[in-house]
Amino acid sequence: MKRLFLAGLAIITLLHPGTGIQTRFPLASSPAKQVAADRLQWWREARFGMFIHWGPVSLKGTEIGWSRGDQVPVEVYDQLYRQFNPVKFKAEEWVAVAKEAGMKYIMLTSKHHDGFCLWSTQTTSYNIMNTPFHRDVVKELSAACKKEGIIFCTYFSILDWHHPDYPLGSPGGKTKKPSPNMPRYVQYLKTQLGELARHYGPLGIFWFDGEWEEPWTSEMGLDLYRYCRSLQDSVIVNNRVAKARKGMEGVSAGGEFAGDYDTPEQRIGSFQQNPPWESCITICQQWSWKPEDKLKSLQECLRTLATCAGGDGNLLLNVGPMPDGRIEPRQVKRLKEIGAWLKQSGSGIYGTRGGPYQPGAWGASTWKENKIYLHLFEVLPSGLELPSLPRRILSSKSISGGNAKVLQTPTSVQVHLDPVLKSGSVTVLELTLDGEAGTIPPVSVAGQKK
Ligand code: FHN
Repeated sequence: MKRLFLAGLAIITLLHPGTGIQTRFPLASSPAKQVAADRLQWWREARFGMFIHWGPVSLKGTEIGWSRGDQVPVEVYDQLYRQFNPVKFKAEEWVAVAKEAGMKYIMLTSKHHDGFCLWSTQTTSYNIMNTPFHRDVVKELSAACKKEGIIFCTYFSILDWHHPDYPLGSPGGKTKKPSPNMPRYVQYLKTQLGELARHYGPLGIFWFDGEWEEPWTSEMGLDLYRYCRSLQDSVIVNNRVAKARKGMEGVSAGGEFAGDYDTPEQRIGSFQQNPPWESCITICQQWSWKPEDKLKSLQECLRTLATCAGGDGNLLLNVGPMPDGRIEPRQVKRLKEIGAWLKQSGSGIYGTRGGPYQPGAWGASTWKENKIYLHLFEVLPSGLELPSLPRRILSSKSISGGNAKVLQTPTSVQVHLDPVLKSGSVTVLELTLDGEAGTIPPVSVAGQKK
C-alpha cells in the first residue's frame, strides 16, 4: 500500500514539477485522487452554499470594491468604516436563514478588494474593531455556523486597492501606489490567512479572488496554495489562488496550477464531472447590498440550482446584507421559498452527481446509487422524450407533487405529467433503476418538438 502511494505521489510530482501537492483529481485510480476526493466530499455532497458580500460600503448601496474611486470618491469610501455600525447584525439569524434555505455552507467576504477586514486582525487598523460597531463579525459568524453544523468558509481578495504595499490602487491599475512592496504585501496577506485559519477555523474553503492583476503570479499562487494547506490540510482552495482561471467562465486553462475547483461567475457552469466546479451567482444583481436591487424569481433560483447540480456542480448563491446588519426581508423570503422546495425535493440535489441526461431547456438530471432524478422545467402536453437508458426503470414517482407517467422503450424514455407542469416550478421525478446509475455515460437531450 505505502509503495503504491509513493508511486502515486511520484506521478503527481511528474505532473506538477516542484508542487508535490495533490490537487485537481490527477490520475484516475491514484491514491492521491482518493485523498483529494475525500477532502472535497463534504462540499460536493453539500451542493448549495450562501455567499455573503458585506462591508462599510453597504452604507452607500454601491458595489463593493468597484465603486471605490468611481461612484464613491476614494477619500469618502475609505472613511465609511468610521460610520459602520450594523447594530441589527445577528450571526445566528444569518445562519438560520441559510439553514432554512437548505444551504450547507456560508462564504463571507472576510476581506474584499477594498482591503477592509471583517475580523479583529493585528495586521492593519482598517478593520471592524475600529468601527463604532467594534465587534468581530468573522468570529461571531464562524461560531454561529459551528453551532448549527454549517461549514464556515472565507472569501479573501488577493488584490487590495487600499493597502500601500499592493502596487495598484484601482480597477485596471488606473492608479498606482507611490512606493509598493509586493513581497511585503504577500507576507501581510499570509499573516492574515494565518489569523483566519488559527482563530476561526477549521475553515471549509479559502475562496480567493482578485488574482487577475499583473502583480500576482502563478508562482505566488502555487506557493499560496501550499501555504493554505500547511495552515489546515483539509481546507479546500478554489482555482482563483493562481492565474489559471479564464474569465467569468471560471474554468481553468490546462497546464496551469488551478487549486481544487473551477469557479464560473454569474453563469451556470457547463456539464463537467472533473475538475469539480461551483457557480457563484447573485440573488439580486449586485454583490453587495443595493436598495431595490432586482431580485431573481423563485423559478430562476430553483432552475439555476437544479441545473448546477445536473451539471455536476455546486451553487453559491449570494446575498448582500444591509448596513444595519440584516439580510433584506425580501431576500430572506426568497431563500425560505427555495428551502421549502428543497425540503420536498432535496433528495434529488444533496449527495447527488450530475447526469446522465445533460441539462437543457427541458430540465436537468442527477443520480445517486440506483436512482436518477429528473428535474423538469418544460414538459409539453405531448410529453417529454428523453434518450434511452442502458438500465431498466423499475419504478418512477414524483417527489415534488403531481403524478407522472414514465414509459421506457428500447429507444427512449417518455415522460407525461398529469397535471401538466404548473408554470414556474420544478417538478422532480425519481426513477429507480435495476442497477447503478453512475456508470451510465452522460447524454445530451435534443430540444423538444413543439
Ligand atoms: O470583483 C469581484 C466581485 O466583486 C465579486 O466578489 C465576484 C464574486 O465572485 N468576483 C469578482 C469579479 O470576478
